[in-house]
Amino acid sequence: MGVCYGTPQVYPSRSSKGRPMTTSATLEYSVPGMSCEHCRSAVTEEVAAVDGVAAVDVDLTTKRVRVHGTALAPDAVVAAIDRAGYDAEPA
Ligand SMILES: [Cu+2]
Repeated sequence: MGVCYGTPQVYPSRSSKGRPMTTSATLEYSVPGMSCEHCRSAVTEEVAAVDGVAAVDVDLTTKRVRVHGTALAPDAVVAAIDRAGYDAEPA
C-alpha cells in the first residue's frame, strides 16, 4: 500500500548570504600635546592613513582623538599619532 504524492518540494536555503566579519568600532585617545588647527590636521592626516580607519575626530578642547573604522589596530593608531609628533594615551 502507500500512496506516492511525488517528490517533496525543496526550497533552496538563502541563509548563506555572507556578510563580511568586520565589526565597526570607535577608539578614543587622549592626546594632550594638541593645541591648534595645525595639530588637528597633522594627527587627522596620519591617523586617516591607517588601515580600516573611516573617520577621525579631533577635539582640541578636550584633547581627544576619536577614530572610527572597521578592524582597527589600536597599535597602528597610536603609531600614527606618534608619527604626527604626539603622545597618545588610551582614553
Ligand atoms: Cu598645533
